[in-house]
Amino acid sequence: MVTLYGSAISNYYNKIKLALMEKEIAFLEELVAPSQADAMLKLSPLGKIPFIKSDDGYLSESQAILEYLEDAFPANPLYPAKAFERAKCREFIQHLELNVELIARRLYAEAFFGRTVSQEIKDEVRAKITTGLTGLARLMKLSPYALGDRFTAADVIAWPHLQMVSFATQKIYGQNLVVDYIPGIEAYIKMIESRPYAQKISQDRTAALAAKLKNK
Ligand SMILES: N[C@@H](CCC(=O)N[C@@H](CS)C(=O)NCC(=O)O)C(=O)O
Repeated sequence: MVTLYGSAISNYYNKIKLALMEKEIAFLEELVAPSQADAMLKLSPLGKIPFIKSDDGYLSESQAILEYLEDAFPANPLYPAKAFERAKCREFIQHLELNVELIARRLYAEAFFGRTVSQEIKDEVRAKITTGLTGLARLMKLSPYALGDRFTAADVIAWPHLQMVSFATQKIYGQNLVVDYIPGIEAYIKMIESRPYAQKISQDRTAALAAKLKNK
C-alpha cells in the first residue's frame, strides 16, 4: 500500500495524488506540513512535501515519486510507450517545473501566505515567467491534451502547476499570465477539470484551504 504524505493545498502533492488516482493505485493520505523536525528530515531530506511510503520505503521529490509509481505499477501508464515520446513528456515536465513553477513560487509568499515580496523580485519574476510560459506554449499541443491525443504525465503536472501559477500571477500582477501567454489554455484547464479525479482533487483542495483559514 502507498501512503501519500503532505497537504491537499500543495500543487506538488496534487500532482502525485492525481497520478495515483489516474493510475488507479490504492493509497492512503496523511496530512503532514513541511517541517524541519528531525523525524521529518529522515523521511524527506529538506522537510518538504509531498513524500510517500511504499512497500519499498520512503521517497521524496515528486518527479522521482511519479516515475517510481510508473515503474512499480505499470498498469494504466502515464507515459507513452515510445522512448522519444516518453522523453518529450519529461522535457515538458522539466521545462514547466524549472522555468515556470519554480520561478512563480517566489510570488507565493505574498500571493498565498500574507507576506510581502519586493517590487524588484516581482519584476524579475514576471520577466522570467513570461519567457518560461512562451517556451511552454511552444511545446504544448492542446489537441486536446498537453502533448496530443492521449492523457499523459504532462497533463498530471500541467494542471496543478498552471493552476497555481494562474492564481499567483492574477493576485500579484492583476493579470493571469498563463492565460495571456498560452493561447487556448482556458479550454484545456476546463477539460482537465471535467475529469472525475481532477474534480475530487479540487474539492479536497477547497476543503483543505477552508480548514486552514478556520485554524488561523
Ligand atoms: N521539488 C519538490 C518541490 C516540493 C515543494 O516545493 N513542496 C512545497 C509545498 S508545495 C514545500 O514543501 N515547501 C516547504 C519548504 O520549501 O520548506 C518536489 O517536486 O517534490
